[in-house]
Amino acid sequence: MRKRSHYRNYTLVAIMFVVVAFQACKLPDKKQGAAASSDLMDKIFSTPTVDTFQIGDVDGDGKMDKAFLKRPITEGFVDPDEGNAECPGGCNVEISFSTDIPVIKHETSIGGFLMDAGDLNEDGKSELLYVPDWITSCWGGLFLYTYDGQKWSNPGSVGIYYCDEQDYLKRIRKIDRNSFILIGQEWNDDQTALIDIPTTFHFQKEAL
Ligand SMILES: [Ca+2]
Ligand SMILES: [Ca+2]
Repeated sequence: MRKRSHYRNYTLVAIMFVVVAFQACKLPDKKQGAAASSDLMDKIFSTPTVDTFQIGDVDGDGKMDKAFLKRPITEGFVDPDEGNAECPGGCNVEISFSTDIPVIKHETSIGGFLMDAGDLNEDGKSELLYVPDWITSCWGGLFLYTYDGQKWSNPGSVGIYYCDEQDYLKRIRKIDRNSFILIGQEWNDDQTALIDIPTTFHFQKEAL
């Protein structure tokens, strides 16, 4: 089921181990190492990057908006099998927008994907679907965010095995303007196959 090559992962881990061991011997002082512009550790492992996503009209002004997802700085390496990293400033992301609305701070995430979920509650503003990445494990989540004109809230989330998923949006089903389904995943009893687990959620009148 796993599409990634274990052989490739082990090779990568071996290379990373050699690099880390070399750097540890060469630069026992971690702060000294971080300050060196030629420090390979920094180039490989620190990624304070911002990813841009085209999303729907989240503020309801009739124009499509963009979201900017700021990843945390990580030290270590990220891999579904062998990931071992730390976030000096916290493993959280900040999602800001091309329009003047509040940011979303999503905890326990080092990056991910943002998608337009459509206007599920029919208030003229599109909802957002967020699929966060994590340091290790293919188990992640789907998080639906909605903006009421003043603040964001998260009326629903489920767990999924995100490494194998191709189309996250098919895991959202609108029931009516007040409720929707997110289709999560779990292993079957003998852990040989993933099964879909639909869960119904409701939009709240007041923000969470
Ligand atoms: Ca807009
Ligand atoms: Ca909406």
